[in-house]
Amino acid sequence: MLVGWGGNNGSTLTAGVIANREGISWVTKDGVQQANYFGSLTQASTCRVGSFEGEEVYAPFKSLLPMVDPNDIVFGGWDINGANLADAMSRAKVLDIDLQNQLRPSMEQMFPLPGIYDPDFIAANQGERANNLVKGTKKEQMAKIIADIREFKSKNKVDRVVVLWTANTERYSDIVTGLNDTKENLFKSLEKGESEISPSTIYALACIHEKVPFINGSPQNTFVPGVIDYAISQNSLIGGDDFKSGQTKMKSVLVDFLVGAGIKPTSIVSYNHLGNNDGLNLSAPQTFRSKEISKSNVVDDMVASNAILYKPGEHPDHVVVIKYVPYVADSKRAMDEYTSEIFMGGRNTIVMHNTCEDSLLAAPLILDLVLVAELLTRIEVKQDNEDKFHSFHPVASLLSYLTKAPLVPPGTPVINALAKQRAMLENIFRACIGLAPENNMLMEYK
Ligand code: NAI
Ligand code: DG6
Repeated sequence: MLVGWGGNNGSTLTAGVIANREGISWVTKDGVQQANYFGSLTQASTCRVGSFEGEEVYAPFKSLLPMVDPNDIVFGGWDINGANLADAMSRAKVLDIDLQNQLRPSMEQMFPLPGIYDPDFIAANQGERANNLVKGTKKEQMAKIIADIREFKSKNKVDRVVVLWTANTERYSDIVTGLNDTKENLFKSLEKGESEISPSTIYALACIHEKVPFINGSPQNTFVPGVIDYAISQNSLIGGDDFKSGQTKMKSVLVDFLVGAGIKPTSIVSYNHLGNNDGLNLSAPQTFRSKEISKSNVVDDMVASNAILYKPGEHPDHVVVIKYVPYVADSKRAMDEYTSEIFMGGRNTIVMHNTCEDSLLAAPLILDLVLVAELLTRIEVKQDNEDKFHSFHPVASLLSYLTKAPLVPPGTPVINALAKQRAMLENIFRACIGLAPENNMLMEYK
């Protein structure tokens, strides 16, 4: 169930999964295109499982462990705009028209449930979209989301529900002692209808109540301390924040490479312009600030890893700019300039320009987040000194590869470097089937 189902990401993912399931192909100016899952770690990448007679042997990532097949997913969700999913897909202007025409009959039967709208948390420019709303107090809104999840589950006869926020970026909530700092205080505040409880926090509380995994694909601090406290007490999986789809993914590769090569990045300037509804919402200062925070802290671990290059507290200049340009719609432009100090006082400047439909980057990540989160709820571990197996910590740091600002259990290091994040996930998958962690030593050839 997607919160923001009728948005660009929600409609693109729904269309993509149906197209793959039905084996749809469509005509483009370059020829016939088949549906695929390119960009999905679970569906389109492989892992080395060994070597044989001098050749490395790779297996599909999805084949390592029994994961849900995307064909078995039933989509549902909420949106503050009532458009059916076919109209939402057409509004998004992401997919080729021949594909849209083929998908329309199945998607026009799909309608989002009413969403929780609070104009204080998203940009004022979203007001026109808000025509499909949950009514009542904040406590009643939480009860309605719980009822929606239960009804969806029983009506569709699904084994599991996973909820993922791909709705508009909200502003940050203030963290206030007595208001949202503990589970008890958060529930007291809900009872009183405190204005500082955001819609995303209400969805998260409903999911935790139902022990349904909840993933936040946007940058805001949905997971205020009281929510984390509640998730831990219920042992209900939460993960986030903010999909790591393009510019940040490159950053978490490039800066890792530079710092790892003994080169010192001193200035990183990241500019974006886009013209979709996400860009419109981010044109307000408060929502932009949420995105600026999540895009800005992504090199901290790499910088901190090299005390030869950086003095304590030293950090590259890091600037993030986002501008709304309607004409380019979902085709986001990301331009990055990395300046580094090299050997003997030299300077090196790398410039990157990336053009790509943002939703085509995000949709496969949403699929991965949902599939991996569901799988994680079925893995149990124990140390030698423990009697019983137990689940992973409910704050799912294993989803880090897919998120810009990984949510981790209190006291856990935050890893942003992409290769380390992938290795963590891959090695845990390998451990589950008795394979040693991949160490790349290739000792068998030494
Ligand atoms: P969008 O604006 O097209 O879709 C968001 C949808 O959420 C809209 O249909 C809106 O009506 C709905 N909505 C807003 N508040 C809601 C609420 N409280 N309850 C239910 N529905 C609500 O945006 P898009 O492009 O789909 O992006 C979604 C989110 O994903 C944004 O926050 C964006 O920042 C984030 N994101 C997107 C990435 C990408 O590559 N596309 C990458 C990283 C994050
Ligand atoms: C402005 O950059 C729009 C944002 O929603 C981004 O497209 C999104 O956060 C993706 O960011 P990144 O850095 O992973 O490409």
